[in-house]
Amino acid sequence: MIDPPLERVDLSRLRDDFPILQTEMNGRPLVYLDSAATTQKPVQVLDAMDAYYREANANVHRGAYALAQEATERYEGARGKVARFVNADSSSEIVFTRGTTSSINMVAYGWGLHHLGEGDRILLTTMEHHANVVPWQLICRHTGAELVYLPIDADYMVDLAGLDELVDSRLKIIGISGMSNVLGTIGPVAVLVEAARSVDAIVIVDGAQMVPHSPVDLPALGADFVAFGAHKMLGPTGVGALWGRPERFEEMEPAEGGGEMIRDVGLHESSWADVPHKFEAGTPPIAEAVGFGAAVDYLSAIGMDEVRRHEIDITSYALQRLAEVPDLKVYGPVDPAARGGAVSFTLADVHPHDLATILDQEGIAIRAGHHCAKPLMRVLDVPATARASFYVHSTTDEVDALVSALWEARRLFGLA
Ligand code: 7TS
Repeated sequence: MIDPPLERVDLSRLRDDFPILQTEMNGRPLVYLDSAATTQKPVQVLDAMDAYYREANANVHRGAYALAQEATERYEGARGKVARFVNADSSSEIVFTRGTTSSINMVAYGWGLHHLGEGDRILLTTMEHHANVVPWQLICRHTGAELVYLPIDADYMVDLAGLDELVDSRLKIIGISGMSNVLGTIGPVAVLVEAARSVDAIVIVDGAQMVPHSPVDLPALGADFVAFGAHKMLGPTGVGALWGRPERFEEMEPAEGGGEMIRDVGLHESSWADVPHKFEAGTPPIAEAVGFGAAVDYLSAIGMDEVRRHEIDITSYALQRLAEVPDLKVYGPVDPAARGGAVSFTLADVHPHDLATILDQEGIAIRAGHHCAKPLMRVLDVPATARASFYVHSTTDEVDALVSALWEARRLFGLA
């Protein structure tokens, strides 16, 4: 066992900010190890949303009265915070969406549908979340385009050996996860951006796990679009963002029409508001956007370098402690610097759902299942995995609790 290496993040103070982490589950302190599914929320986020409803609730972008202006300022202020957090050049590079899934669908239906035709290709990897697979399958049905995939190698990294063969004039879109929610693998975004440039294809990064877990400078990444959501980065559910290059947004049609997104509407034709409003039809998730702004403020106060350092520390600690458990197989890169804090594993032939149920009785919340990555489960040749995943509020004590519970599970399943 190694010493817990976590002094750099003041966890004793930080955990006090999370009301749910003070609660019990099944009569034991909650050990929440499912941050890849959704993170817990600090009181600063809850308070910002509560204050919005108590002090400033009105619809945005329409009222002439002071309250509506206050609501609009808080909503647009949140956009500014998210834009600064990802180092966007302007707030108009951030479109608020319902989350990562709706951001990717917005690009699929707003860009893909109008720029793809018969025989064109979309390149993905076999580690993608369904959110970065299914929208493209739907677009292929509409356009006659086809999907091609880069595989995963024996070290659980994206295998780039066949890339050159797939990069030709048929290639129009590359979709890549910035960080896998199953393997933790960091996607080879820079290599794929370079490949795309050589044939004028666009790159969309699924940033659902990448943006929350590492310092990001989205314009410098070189991609055309990056999708991410608030709820995996301490913010509320129901809101996310699509970052995009201004010229790509200009090429994109609105996938949804309605109020808020128009300049003028006639009986048969309409014209669009400027980006980002062109892509925000209807009343947006206002309180949620305000909470998103508070979440990125909180992360900035920790410092994203610290967030990443903590993630590397706790992931390396977890990988070492899990290696002590016999019959336990981890699926993912062994180098903590090449990965994030989602750690998938199986224990002998115990079904991951049974394992998660046993751990739940100890107050330990992990996810078991296919993690919305069924193609990857087939590659790994498993029906499901168990997954522990970490964030800023995760501690080595929680890893220790997981490992003890896994030993107990071994005993219960007759492995010891
Ligand atoms: N992409 C990745 C890499 C994800 O991890 C997720 C959610 C999504 C897209 C979709 O995000 P949503 O907020 O729009 O649903 N991942 C998980 C998970 O691993 N367990 O629950 C949700």
